[in-house]
Amino acid sequence: MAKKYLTWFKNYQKIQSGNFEKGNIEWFIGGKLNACFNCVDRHLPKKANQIALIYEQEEPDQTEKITYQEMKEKVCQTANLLKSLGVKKGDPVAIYMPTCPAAIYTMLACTRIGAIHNVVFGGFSANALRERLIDCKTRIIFTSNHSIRKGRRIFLKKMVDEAIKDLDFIDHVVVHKLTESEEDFHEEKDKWYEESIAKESKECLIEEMDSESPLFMLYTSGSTGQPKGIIHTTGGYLVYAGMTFDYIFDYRENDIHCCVANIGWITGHTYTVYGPLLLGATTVLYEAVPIYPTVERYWQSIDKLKITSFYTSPTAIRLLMTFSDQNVIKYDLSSLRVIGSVGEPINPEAWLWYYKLVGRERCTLVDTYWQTETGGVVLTPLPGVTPLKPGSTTLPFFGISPVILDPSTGNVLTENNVTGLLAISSSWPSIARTIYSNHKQYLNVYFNQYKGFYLTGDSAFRDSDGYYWVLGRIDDVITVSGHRIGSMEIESALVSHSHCVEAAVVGIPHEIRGQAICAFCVLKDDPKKEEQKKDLDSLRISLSNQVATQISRIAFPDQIVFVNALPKTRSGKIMRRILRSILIGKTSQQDFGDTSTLLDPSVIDELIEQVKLQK
Ligand code: 6R9
Repeated sequence: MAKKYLTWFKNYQKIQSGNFEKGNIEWFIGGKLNACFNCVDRHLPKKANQIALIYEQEEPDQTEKITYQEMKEKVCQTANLLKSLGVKKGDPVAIYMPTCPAAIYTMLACTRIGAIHNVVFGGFSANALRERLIDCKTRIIFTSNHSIRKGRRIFLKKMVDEAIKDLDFIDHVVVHKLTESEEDFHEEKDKWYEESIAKESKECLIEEMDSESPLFMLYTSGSTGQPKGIIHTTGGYLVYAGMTFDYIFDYRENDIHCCVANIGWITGHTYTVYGPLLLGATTVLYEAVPIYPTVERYWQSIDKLKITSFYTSPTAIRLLMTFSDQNVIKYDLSSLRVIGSVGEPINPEAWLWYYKLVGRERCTLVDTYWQTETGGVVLTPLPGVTPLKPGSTTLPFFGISPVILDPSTGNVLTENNVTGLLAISSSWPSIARTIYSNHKQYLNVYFNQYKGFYLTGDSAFRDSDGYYWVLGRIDDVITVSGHRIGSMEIESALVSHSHCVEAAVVGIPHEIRGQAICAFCVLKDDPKKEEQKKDLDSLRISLSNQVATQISRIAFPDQIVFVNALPKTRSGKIMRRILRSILIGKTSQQDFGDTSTLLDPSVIDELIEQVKLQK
């Protein structure tokens, strides 16, 4: 497969080495290759004039098409710009841009010269960006003057200025002009992207990289307050990206693939950029929300662009289901062959709606389970091969050996009809190799808890046919609209507010977004005082805004409950599962499981009362 999907400058000598105990996984050892060459240059002899990128912007008439030849020239110019700004092999480069061609050119330009791209989701706040820049000490950041969401501008460049205030290691900010506007330009550091690349050559030498050289880093939430910089390497990640894209989306020449995920997430990396471009496909860059300007936006694009594979999230499906079926039925969706779902469990009702209304009971619906850390899909049906079951991610992809572990003993549950921790028992090419500058944390989070296994952090059920049903996170990670957010990241934003001394955040089921964020806050003053009641509402708004500015609007709490104390163990750990049970209406002792380690069991009654009162 490595030879089928990639062109190597030098063959690898060994396929695989290392183990989970040591966390020293390597694949295709000794091989030399370049990601940009594999995604761009090698296609040119046959496909120079084929469309590589279709840039579908918010307004339905804003579509731009870019050929492989045009992409190659822009990528080379960007790579030469990087070099002229002093970027070298192994240097990190931050990209804080919307999903647009310039962002893709920058990602590929980094890989062409061996720099490591670090895409930061454009919906993150200045503060969240700053935290990530400090962690990886990047000298250079690419941004856009604006991004656009539902017709409104989001001032990305302003956020960058705020994020890098007093960060003396940032030397350059390269600003792509998404819209005409020249405000906030600082001559010492800032450069306009378009003007700068226009001066550069359209040819740029390719750096030969080791198979195990880092390809990119991407921050993701975990169960600590600090996001983790996940590192993927070149050979293994690319083999797996190309191969999974080919099999799971049943790729055929002239296909038009559309993954609507933003490039700030792993799904955008693997199935908007790398997977499709490795295969020389046409990939749609979708910079639009599903309900703007109308709720027909997705179906209209599929019809207009003749999309053959379409990949979205259960949240989008659940949202679109709430509108009339006529909005879907009236479009010609006969170009579709495969429709996909990713990011969170898809409930059978949403699955059936997607399958019937969009797939017209003709397309394969691939419910694909994977993570930032797995690099590519690990559990999935294969079109034309796997009998489907609504709500199940079905079976492992080639080379993946999932196991279900008993959480208390750590034993592998070998039978079917079992529920437990979802783990993987041997390495695959695109497993993350480390957490940036914290290999110890990498070992602790994924490998040390149950020796010999990669722990996903999710629980799963395996049914009598051996099919997997992923149930959700068992750690303190919340998945809202398919976005991973750590409870502790939100908690630390809340306690940075001058009125909040302590906070605990949990996710509870939400009809459309999968999970809703609920926060319990302990205030400096007694929250129950009658006269404070009116103020509490404005305090809720101010606390929520604090979360939005510290992290992102996607982490905005749905509910804030003020309490006197949080349920804590004797060792000071917050027992979030008790809070979760109370929020979903549980009131009896048995519902709370083992509470013997609780420091003060009387807090439970107060919590139940406050949740009732503050509903
Ligand atoms: C690709 C991506 C990973 C977490 C993962 C799990 C949830 C993803 C899923 C799914 C059920 C699916 N998840 N796909 N749960 N069914 N098909 O989303 O990566 O952002 O790292 O999130 O998302 O909980 O652990 P990432």
